[in-house]
Amino acid sequence: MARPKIALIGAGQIGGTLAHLAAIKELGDVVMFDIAEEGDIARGKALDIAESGPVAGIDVALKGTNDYADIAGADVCIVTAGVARKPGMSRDDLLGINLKVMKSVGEGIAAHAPDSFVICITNPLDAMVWALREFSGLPTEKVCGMAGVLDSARFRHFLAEEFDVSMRDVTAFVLGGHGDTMVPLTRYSTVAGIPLPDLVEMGWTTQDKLDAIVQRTRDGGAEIVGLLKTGSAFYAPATSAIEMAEAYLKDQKRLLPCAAYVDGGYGLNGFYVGVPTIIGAGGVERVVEIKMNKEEQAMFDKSVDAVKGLVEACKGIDGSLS
Ligand code: A3D
Repeated sequence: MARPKIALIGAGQIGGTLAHLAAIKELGDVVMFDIAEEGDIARGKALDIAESGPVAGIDVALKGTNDYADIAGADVCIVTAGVARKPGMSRDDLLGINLKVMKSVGEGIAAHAPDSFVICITNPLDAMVWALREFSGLPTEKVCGMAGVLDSARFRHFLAEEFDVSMRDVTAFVLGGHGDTMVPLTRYSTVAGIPLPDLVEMGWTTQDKLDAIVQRTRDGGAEIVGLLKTGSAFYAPATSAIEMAEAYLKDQKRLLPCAAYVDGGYGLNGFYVGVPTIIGAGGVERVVEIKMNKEEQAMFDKSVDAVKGLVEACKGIDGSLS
């Protein structure tokens, strides 16, 4: 059986890390696409990783390209094309530039890999995944965005540090839009099944410390941008998207939070936002609707409103988007 084919649209910081991870995990052959003018980074990175193959013991092919025809027949496309944040920029500042990029990427995928499972990472995430779906015309269950896995991973990391337990035993839920209004759900976050509010009662932490961790999670992207100064996070975002790609390629039926098309649940009709989903061979096979209390619902609604504002802004910029 032929190896799966993974197309990476954008070969920058995240794209390069995605290629390395996909190769090391032998998820499939990798094609890196980029239009960078200052250097042939797609070919350069693909060759560099391929040359690590004999030492790493990996049998996958890597190719760099600036021709969409090379992504033909891809099983998965992971989109990072666009620009990333610099200090002082919000994710929303990227809207106008990255919307144009989504148009060319959406058309490229529609023409050459219309049967692929598409994972968008480009910011502002929720609006860009919506636009990418519109421009590509692919089925909604085959186009989703990576944000929840990353935001939840950050939350899990901070919680594991606070409790001095293995990160593997910490599960966490972060829903809503990928932005300052994201909704870390403490009631649904646990250490091996023990919910965070119970851990506060048990004296493992205080409510104040937990509130600070929630805020640090919301600011997680900005914290990295502030440290790097020249770009935004890439190791954890790439690792998170690879988890989603693997769930699809291996039909794992993982329950992962991602920016998915919600039509009916959560009081939404045809809208992309971060929700728990089941990812398997069918793409986003199911949106899982969880019960929220009043406070959580209010946070979620606020987050949805923020995403709605960005989608409306996209429509204002590109008249072809309805
Ligand atoms: P960067 O290293 O700048 O890579 C982006 C690449 O896209 C560059 O190599 C560009 O040449 C390329 N590119 C630009 N336009 C096109 C085009 N039309 N077609 C093909 N390639 C193009 O950025 P990065 O890898 O650090 O980040 C990529 C995106 O991910 C940015 O928009 C970030 O804001 C976003 N991001 C999202 C998250 C989420 O959790 C959702 C986290 C971190 C970064």
